[in-house]
Amino acid sequence: MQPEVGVIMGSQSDWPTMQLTCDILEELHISYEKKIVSAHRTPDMMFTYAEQARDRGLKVIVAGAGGAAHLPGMVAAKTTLPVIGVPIQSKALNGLDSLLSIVQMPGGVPVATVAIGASGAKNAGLLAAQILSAFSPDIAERLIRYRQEMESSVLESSDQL
Ligand code: RP5
Repeated sequence: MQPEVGVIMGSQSDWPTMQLTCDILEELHISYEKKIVSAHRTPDMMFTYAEQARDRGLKVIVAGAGGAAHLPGMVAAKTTLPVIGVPIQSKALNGLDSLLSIVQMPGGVPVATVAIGASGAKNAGLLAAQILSAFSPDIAERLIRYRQEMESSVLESSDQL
């Protein structure tokens, strides 16, 4: 199936976090691809990936990076597809470095930045799905069901207190 979402990350070490994005996309039956693309270690591949993304049929890119996290911003600079940036929880500064590197884009080149770490990665998958849902009643329906299940599980755990 032609992937609709591109999930990229700066390093293999980002995978445990970015896997949470992929888990949500799988749960919602959204086709995606995953790839390590580094702004610093494979800059040429990063530009090629971003330049070709729309023509390859991708509709949203989720980019996770940590530390001096240039990947989401540089990808956003080379495509007009929506880019969601996931700040990885770095060891040295706990992800604050990643967050500030990703969120503080200059006006003109947006990156939709989510929370640091696991919550952000999960929400990136959901946000990608919500963007696609504007054009897909099926995905919209699955998102409604996801919310309903979340609500039920909170009500259930409250009953068990
Ligand atoms: C970034 O540098 C990656 O996104 C990763 O979060 C961070 C550290 O990478 P490794 O040294 O673990 O490969 O490019």
